[in-house]
Amino acid sequence: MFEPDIEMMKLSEIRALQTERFVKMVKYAYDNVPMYMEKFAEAGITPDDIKSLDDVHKVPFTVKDDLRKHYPYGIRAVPLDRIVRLHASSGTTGKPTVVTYTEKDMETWNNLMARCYSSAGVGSDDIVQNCYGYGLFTGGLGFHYGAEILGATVIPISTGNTKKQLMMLKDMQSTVIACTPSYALYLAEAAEKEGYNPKEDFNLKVGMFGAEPWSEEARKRIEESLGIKAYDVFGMSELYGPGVAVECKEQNGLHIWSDEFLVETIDPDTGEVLPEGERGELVFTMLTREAMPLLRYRTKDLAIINYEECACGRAHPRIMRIRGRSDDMLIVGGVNVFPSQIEHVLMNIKGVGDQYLIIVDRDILDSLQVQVEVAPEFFNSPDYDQTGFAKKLEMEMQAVLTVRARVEVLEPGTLPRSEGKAQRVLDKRTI
Ligand code: DLL
Repeated sequence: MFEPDIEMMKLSEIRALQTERFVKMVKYAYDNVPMYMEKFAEAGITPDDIKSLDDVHKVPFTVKDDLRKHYPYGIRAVPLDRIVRLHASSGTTGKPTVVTYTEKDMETWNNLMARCYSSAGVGSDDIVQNCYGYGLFTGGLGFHYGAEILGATVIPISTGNTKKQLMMLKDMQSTVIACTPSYALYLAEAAEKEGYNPKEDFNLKVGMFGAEPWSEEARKRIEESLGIKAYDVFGMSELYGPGVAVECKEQNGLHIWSDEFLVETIDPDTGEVLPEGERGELVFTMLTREAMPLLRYRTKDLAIINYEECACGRAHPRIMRIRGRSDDMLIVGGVNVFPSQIEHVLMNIKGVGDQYLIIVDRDILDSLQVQVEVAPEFFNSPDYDQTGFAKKLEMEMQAVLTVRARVEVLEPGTLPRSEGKAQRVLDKRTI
């Protein structure tokens, strides 16, 4: 463990620390960020009304739009000369949202990342091939400095150039790969095409995957094809970046580093706090952030939080796999469909490849279309029958989704591959 004293805290100790930090943070945000002073005035409260975690529901939410409104320098509690770094997330429309860090914020973030690595068993003797994008995206530098703090060797190769990635995996004998899970699937596929045998030619042991939702089935495929243990890492730029939560050796939920983050689950429609164990939108309060404090930040990510102590000994609550975001839920003929449900069904069927694309098209009365690649071995086998396979997939999907999806089965290698976050949905209604 990187910080055993913190990582092994009992839930009661975590709660006590959270209470102390939360009360302090509310006052800090109110005193230093004009937006919070306004929000509190609107809600008719002052920091004096917030005495314990039980008062959390009195604090107004913060949403992504609040950050956009405060473009370019965001919600800032310190003068610019104390900002040592900024990152930005590319908005799909308009200006990006900018996030800022003080020196102490950087130290906190780097330590959180080092904890994540060590939770997956990565240590100073490891060689980390970091294929997350370096730049405004938090993935590259987040995974970079976390590994350095740990004393590991970092290969800052960034995204893309798949042939070079494969060459480095072999020549440098990298033991850890950090990238999006969709890129890991692509790398495994490309390795085979380029004549590598990942289990023999590479020396990989661990993968640190995140930045997009992925299924348990995708994990199995990645672990089998690369011969590694695949760990899930969660984060978002507004909350430093990657490193908010990570799986431990149990691979049964992602521990939220709760000395730094207070999490709640709310009903995304009403904003009501949900009882423990119910699936809802994750809401985070950062407990020590200096440059850009965020109180009750609505993430739109949907998940269940598990408060039971884990077999690894850590009591930091766990996010059970993120199901997707409230804003990528598709409503098809009045039925809610999560792309992750489709992935779950597809990846469980033998013969289905790693790539798929969900298309919603207004011209066909909002019906759903799914393009799926066939796995190369199956495609080349005498049992493969394109029409029959498409019918089979349609039936399996209808049983789970309760809406009909037209399935188009494609040859291996047809759909575009991604080097970063995969685009799995094409909603033509919004174009
Ligand atoms: O994706 C930070 C990150 C980089 C996390 C590398 C992990 C690894 P953003 O670009 O701001 O930040 O996107 C944040 O990505 O709200 C989730 O919807 C999604 N996301 C991130 N990690 C996971 C994960 C980075 N492990 C948004 N599982 C979040 C599911 C994830 N979704």
